[in-house]
Amino acid sequence: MRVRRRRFNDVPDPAGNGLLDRRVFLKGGAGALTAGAFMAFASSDAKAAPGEAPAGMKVPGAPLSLYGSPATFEREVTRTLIRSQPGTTGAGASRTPLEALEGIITPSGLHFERHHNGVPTIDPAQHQLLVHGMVARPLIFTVAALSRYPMESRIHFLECSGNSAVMFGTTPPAQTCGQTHGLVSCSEWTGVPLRLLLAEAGVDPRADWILAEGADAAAMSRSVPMAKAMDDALLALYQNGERLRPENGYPVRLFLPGYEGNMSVKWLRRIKVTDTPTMTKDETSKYTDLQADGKSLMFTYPMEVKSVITRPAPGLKMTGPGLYELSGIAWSGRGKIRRVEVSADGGQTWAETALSAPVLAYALTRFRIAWKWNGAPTVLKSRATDDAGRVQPTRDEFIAQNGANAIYHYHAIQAWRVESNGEVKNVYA
Ligand SMILES: Nc1nc2c(c(=O)[nH]1)N[C@H]1C(S)=C(S)[C@@H](COP(=O)(O)O)O[C@H]1N2
Ligand SMILES: [Mo]
Repeated sequence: MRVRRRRFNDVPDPAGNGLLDRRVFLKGGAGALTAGAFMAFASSDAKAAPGEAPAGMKVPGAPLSLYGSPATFEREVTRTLIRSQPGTTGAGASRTPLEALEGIITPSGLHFERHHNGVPTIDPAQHQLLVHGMVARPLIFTVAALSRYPMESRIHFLECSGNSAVMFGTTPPAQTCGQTHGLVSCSEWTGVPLRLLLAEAGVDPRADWILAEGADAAAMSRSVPMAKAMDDALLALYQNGERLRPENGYPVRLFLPGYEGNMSVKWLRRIKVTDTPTMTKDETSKYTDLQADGKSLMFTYPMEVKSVITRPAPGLKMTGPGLYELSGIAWSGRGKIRRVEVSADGGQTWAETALSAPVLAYALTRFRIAWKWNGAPTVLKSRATDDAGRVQPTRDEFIAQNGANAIYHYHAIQAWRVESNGEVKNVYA
């Protein structure tokens, strides 16, 4: 069968802004592209025949292995912008290389890290979790005991409230997408609902809060409203099918879906049931949001609706004019993503993208749209709406409302400028 090679100019662009109908890649969908739209990117030879057998077909392959690793050709795909407080090696953060990844699950080895005083070494056979305070029966759980409780698995993002903080600055950062926005990752978390353990300990009806404390050298601790603890809080033991990685809280972490990452206390050793918030150092001196008027917001838990185009994005280069699939991630600490729109003309016109299944509450959602780039410099933007109806603000709107003193909860629309040579840059536009 002969497939007609579709030329770039034949690709319909009804809105005239380069963004094609979101159903364009769906078979039989309205405005679907017929075969051949991408053929310009494969070379064609009428006499094409299988070439000589590659070297790998002539000798037996590499042996079996105990624990797999990525292809050696992918060795550049690593966590990025690893920074620690002066004089320390573990009090800092590393970021997920968002522009190198697809889908919604972050490989565990690339999950961002944020430690306030390094990663403790914890033997699961020695570790204990104490539940005490305003309870009828204080209880101590070993990891083995926790493992006997019924578990749930849920796909959720985790975002540090300091993610994208560099965007508060007066000049746009000359960084990759992951360096700017990579304090967000998404995993399948499996563990025991916290409410089961609280029920066994017998919570005093006057108790409205819990305190969660980690077994690290920072003794990271946060107060959590009882309503959240009883709703969907998880004591996570597994991440993407295997036990938690040490850097993500091994052997057990608290996981609070949609809430700022700081509250998902790693290396969890203590839950104290209380009537008021404990006002720990981590929720008074930090993780408060200084406003323009000098007042600070406290206990700002849910992460706001947010999105970013990951392909193309800074850290990747466009390879000339033509048809592309633009791809990105959206998420909200208020629930599911309802819609993501994309602009390829700096925000003058917008087109609705296709959301790839599954679209889950408090999870990264992958969006995609076909884009016909004419090779001229332009600015790409994405704008997410969540199922609570919240829409990402522009950067100007966000700064006008929150001031530029804050360092947490930045979630404005991100603009990428595409240069005619294919370079992609972070811009304020
Ligand atoms: N015990 C403890 N828990 C902690 C932290 C910490 O330093 N110690 N960092 C917090 C912060 S600020 C964030 S954003 C998340 C990061 O989780 P991750 O390292 O698994 O990505 O863990 C939170 N839980
Ligand atoms: Mo964080």
